[in-house]
Order: sequence, then C-alpha cells, then structure tokens
Amino acid sequence: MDQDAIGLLENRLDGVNFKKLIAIDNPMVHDFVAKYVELCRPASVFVCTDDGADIDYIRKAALANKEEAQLAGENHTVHFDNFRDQGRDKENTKFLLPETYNIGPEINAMPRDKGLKEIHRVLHRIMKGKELYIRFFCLGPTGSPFTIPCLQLTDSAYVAHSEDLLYRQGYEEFIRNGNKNRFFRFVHSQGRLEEAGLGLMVSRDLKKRRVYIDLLKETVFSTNTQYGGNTIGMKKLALRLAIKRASDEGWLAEHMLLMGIKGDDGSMIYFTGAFPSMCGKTSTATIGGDTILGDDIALLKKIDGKIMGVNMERGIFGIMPGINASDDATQWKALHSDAEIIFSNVLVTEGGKPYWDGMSDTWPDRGINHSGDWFNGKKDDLGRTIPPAHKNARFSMPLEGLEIVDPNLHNPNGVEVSGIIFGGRDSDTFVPVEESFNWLHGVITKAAALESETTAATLGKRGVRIFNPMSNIDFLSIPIGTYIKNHLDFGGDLHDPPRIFSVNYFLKDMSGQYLNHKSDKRVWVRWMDKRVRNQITAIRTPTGLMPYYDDLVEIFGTVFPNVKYTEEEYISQFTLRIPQHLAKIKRTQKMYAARILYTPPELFEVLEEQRERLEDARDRYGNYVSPFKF
Ligand code: OXD
Ligand code: MN
Repeated sequence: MDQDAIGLLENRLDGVNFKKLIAIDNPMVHDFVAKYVELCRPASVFVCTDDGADIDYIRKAALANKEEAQLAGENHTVHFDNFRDQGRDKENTKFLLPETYNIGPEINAMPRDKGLKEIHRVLHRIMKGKELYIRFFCLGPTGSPFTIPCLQLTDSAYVAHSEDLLYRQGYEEFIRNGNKNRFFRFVHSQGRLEEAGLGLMVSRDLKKRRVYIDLLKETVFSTNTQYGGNTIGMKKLALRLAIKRASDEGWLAEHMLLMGIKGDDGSMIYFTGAFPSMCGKTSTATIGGDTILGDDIALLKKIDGKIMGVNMERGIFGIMPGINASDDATQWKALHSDAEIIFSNVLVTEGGKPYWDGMSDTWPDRGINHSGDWFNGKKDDLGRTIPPAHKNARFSMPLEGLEIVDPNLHNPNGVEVSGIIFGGRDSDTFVPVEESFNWLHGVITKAAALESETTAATLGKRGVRIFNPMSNIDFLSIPIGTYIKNHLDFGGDLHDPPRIFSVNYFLKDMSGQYLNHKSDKRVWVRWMDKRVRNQITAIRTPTGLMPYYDDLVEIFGTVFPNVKYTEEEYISQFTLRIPQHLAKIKRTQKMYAARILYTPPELFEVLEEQRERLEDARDRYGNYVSPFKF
C-alpha cells in the first residue's frame, strides 16, 4: 500500500511539499494523507513543517482566503463564523463505535460502519478548488511521558493558524519518531462557503455539519463548520481521543485548568480545576492563582506516587464576554498587547478595533460583525435584536502572551498537583467553597455529582441544569461509570492524594441576586491554598469542610484591603441549604441508577451517607443552617 500511496502523493503534491512529507519515515502517515487527498480532492496541498517560513505561509493564507481580516493591531486578526455556527454542535457530534462497544445512553454514538460511510460521503470532493493544509503538532510538552503527536488535515487556513497559536509544533517529533509513531489524526473541511461581514467567508452547508470520532483508529472527522470547538483538532476533538487512550492506559485526560499558587513563603503549589465551558475556568486560572499553565485541558499521570499534570495545549481559546480592565486585568492587558491574537465573532469598530460584550456599559453605534454592517438596533429575519458581538466570542492566543505564564509550561515532567477544584453554574445549592472529606467523598459528591446550567458555548437553550460529571460529559468517550471508577482508582491508592474542593461562583439569594463578586474567587483560591498547606482548620458540616468566618475575614482583608467581609455576607453565602442538597442527591442517585453504565457501588454508598448526615442536621437545626451552628 505504501508504494501506491507514495505514487499518489507524488502525483498530487508539488516537489517541495512531497519531499517534506516523505521525509517522515512512516507509512501510516503516507497512507492516511494519500487516502484523504484522493477522497477530498484539494486543488493543492501545503505541508507545514515547524519552520517559521511555513508557519508564516499559513498566517498569510488565512488573510488571502478571506478567513481572517487584519485588525488595527499589527498581530491581530478577526475571524467570523456563520451565526448559526458559533458553538459546539452537540447533536451532530458522535462517536463511531463497533457494535460490541456499549457506551451508555448519555453519550451520543452511532455504529462505526454506518458513520464512516456517511462521513466519507460528505468528504467526497469536499475540498474542490481549495488548498489542503497538513500540520503536525504535539499534545503535552515534547519529549515527555505525556507527548501525543497529532496529524491535522484541514482546508481552513484559520483552523491551521489557530492551532499554531494553541499547540506545540510536531513536525520534528514525527521525523524523530519515524515509523514508531502512535499519533492522533484529524480531517477537517469547512465545506462550501458564503460571504459574511468584511467579506469573510463562512461555512454554509450547516445541515451537513458533522463531528464524527472514530475511537478505533484514533481519528476525528469534522465537516461543514468553522467554529473552533468543532474544528480545532487538538482541542476538544483530541480530548475525546485522549480520554479513551487514558482509560486504556491508567491515566486521566481532563477538562481542567492548571495553575500555580504562591504561598506566604514564596513556594509554589499547583491546582487543577474542572469547570464546564463559560463557568469561570479561565478567570480562575488568570485571577485566582498566581501563575497559569493551562486554562482548559490537563493530562494527569501518576509518577513516583505523585499526581503530575501538564497542559495538553500551549494557548488559550478564551471567552471574550465580560472581560474588562478591572476584573480581568491580566487578560485585558494581553488582549491589548502586540501578542499574536485571532479574535472571533466580535464586532469590529471604527479603525479596526474589536468590541465584545461587557467591554463597556453601552453598545457602540455601529461596526461590522458576522451579519455585515451592524448598527445599534439591527434586527435579524425573525425580528430579534442582533447584539454587537456573540455571547461566545473568543480569542486565540499563546499562553506566553500572558504575563503570569508559569516557567514550567513546557516542563516535560509536568508539575505536582496538590489540589483539584470542581465548579459548576449552580444558582441554589453549593456554598462558594468547600473541601471534601477525602478523595472518595470528593470524587463522588463534588465531581461525579456535578451539575451545571447550560451556556452559549454549546448550541441550544441556555440556563437549563444538566448533569455534567467532572465538567467533562461533552467529551467522554468511555462509559460514564468506567470514567468515575478510573478517578476513584487514580487517587484512591495514593498515600497523600490531592485535596478535592468544590467552588460555586454563581450562588444566588432568594431574590435572584448573585451572592458574590466575580473577584471573590481570589479569596476562595487563597483559602484552598492554606488548607492544602495545613495552615488553617475548617468546619465539619454534612457536605464537607467549610471555611471559618475569621479565616475568610483575614484573607478578604489581605486580598482586598478596602473591603470588610461581614458576618451577614458569610452567613448568606455559607448557609447549608438542606432541601436543595437533598433534591440534588435524589437527582444524582436516579441518574446513576437509571442511565449510567457500570456505576461503581461506592457512589451510591457515599451519596446515601451524605443524605443521612443532611437529614440528621435538618432534624436538629431545620432546613437552612448557618455555618456557625456546626
Ligand atoms: C472550550 C469549550 O472552548 O469547552 O474550551 O467549549
Ligand atoms: Mn473547555
């Protein structure tokens, strides 16, 4: 087969690009590229090495192809997606599974043969008239136990350019590994295009939008879409493949930030944190801690009895709405620096400046967005007001663009993880911060039972409470019960596993007002840091270990010297809401009993014990219990 593949490649690629490709001594690479060149029929093929000139070619192609337009900042560009293509398409994202692999009803899947047939039909000649970009990347630091090489085929220079800002180069790694390489594969096509604002071209055949994941061959296909969450191969597409590989090999791939916290003595400890999309993950990593290693995906391995973590990526595909100069100084500064940035789905105002939701109190009068020329008051076909920028407007930027990037970002050994945070969008149940009793209790009550209200990061209705274990449900490629069991086993046998915490930035009072300010997360992170360092004690309640008022007064005082943290605030935030907790336990028990495959029996035991503790407390103190009572 290799000879046939080589022959085909020699025919279809020009001499320079052919040479770059066959310099990689791996028939699997040649076969794969040949197969999809033959099927997708691009007009030309560009093979991108790690060389600066090649990377520059991609950057320029994104402008020349009208997938990006230049903004005022020299290194800043803007990209638009079709306005119906600005979130992850959960409905059309499916695992293609052999008949024997039962993944359970909560995960979207279809028979492998059928799915492959369908996606190959969609891919047939889909790149007609386009250039195909071939790119090589590495997930995790290069030359490390975490490294996963990746091969991306895409006809979108915007996708190839975004990946450049978000991932580590991998061409040299493919050369080094030769035919011993075990790599993830991605095929993407944006399909037929139509014109949007600024003359930029957006995917048009959204009915044929598909994200199909073939676990057997560690290959993902994505068609007729441009939105990064559906197309940037190394991001959520790779996370799904990594979760399966991790499960087979005994490590974890998680939807988690990775950040460093400096103690009073200057020493650093590291936390990971899992939050659903748009629930404070990036802002925790950038305003909560002191340094950042990652804001979205962490790979965790047990090495010498410790949990070591790395960022799978090297950049941020960050969420724009709400970023402002006072609450998010680090991100704000980076967005106004000369770092290389692609803005997506923002409004472009006078003079080529990006505008996003929450940047100012009033909307600008006019500008250009995905809908073309925009003015304040513009309506769509259905009579709905078109906001200036999308709620899921994003920016792509290397982490090195942030001043607080941690020097260990590319450390091949990773950093030791001392704490793990789980947070969701929860308006009525969890207190702002709480520690679990131990690993088992944390994995079950904080992580496996996590629920969150939906956001604009996925298409569909917002604000609906959904079950989201470990904030990772959208990406799970293994049965949920197996995934929970993997977590239990992972830390269960460690002498000193990381502490597990929950945070809730979205708690409201009975009248619907948020009970916390956005920047309070700085205080919760300091409290967790002090707990891990055994510097403070905590109150034992039925649901976990809560902060003492006096400790919070002290931390608030240090973090915000002008703010007095009152007893009333503390009570309103940390009152144990027993009816809400009992209802949540009931929902979780029902979910796991009825819909989840292979649930570990410990899950039911731990939830049952928590229910008993809560009922006991209710009998003694009533439905709503001040933390001072415990
Ligand atoms: C993301 C997401 O883009 O989770 O990180 O949607
Ligand atoms: Mn994410």
